[in-house]
Amino acid sequence: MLVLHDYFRSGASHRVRIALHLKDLEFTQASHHLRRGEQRAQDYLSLNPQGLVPTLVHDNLVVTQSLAIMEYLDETFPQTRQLLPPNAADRARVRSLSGVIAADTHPLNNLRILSYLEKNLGLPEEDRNAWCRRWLKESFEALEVHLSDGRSGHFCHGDEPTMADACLAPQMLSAKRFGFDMAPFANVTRVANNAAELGAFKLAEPMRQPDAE
Ligand SMILES: N[C@@H](CCC(=O)N[C@@H](CS)C(=O)NCC(=O)O)C(=O)O
Repeated sequence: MLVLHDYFRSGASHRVRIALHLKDLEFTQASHHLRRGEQRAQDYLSLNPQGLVPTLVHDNLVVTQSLAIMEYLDETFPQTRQLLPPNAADRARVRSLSGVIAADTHPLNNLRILSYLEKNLGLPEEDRNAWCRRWLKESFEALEVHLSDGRSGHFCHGDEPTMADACLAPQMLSAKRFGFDMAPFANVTRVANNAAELGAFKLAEPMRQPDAE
């Protein structure tokens, strides 16, 4: 049995929901309301000591960190669609694209960073949004170069959706939320639009989740 601890607006959770749907795996969801601080409740911290979502519980096994969860799902359920390609060079590229987003972009605009900028450093909303756009720009510029190297197709890597597309979709929503102009990033926008057409991506959308409000 697979239980995903998540929150509808969480980008990192959104990635894992996409992965689960792409792999056509059945799962249940346990929501933790981030704005109410439920991710820091003691019983949740015993699953995820960082107090972050997502966390996957597979029977008695607890897996944290969205990239690790997606790779775990791929290795544990190899009979369904693979999120990582079969050869090492292709896998490296998918991990690299995923890392641009999950390691170097998303952490700079997640809730705890934005709360710190607001509450500890006193930055008004306009400046917080400018901060987010600043880091989005760097990442999307790099991604646009990556996606122009001839190895992308209908999706980030070739013509099958991978873990990189699962990372990109929530980042596109963040870009929208922070008023970031995607016009200069034609390749990023193209592959993200292609992914958004897939049923798995639609099912994983924040506003379609049971805890959406
Ligand atoms: N690197 C982690 C990031 C997890 C993360 O930042 N989760 C955010 C939501 S997208 C969170 O739980 N934030 C709660 C908080 O900031 O207090 C992963 O990929 O799973």
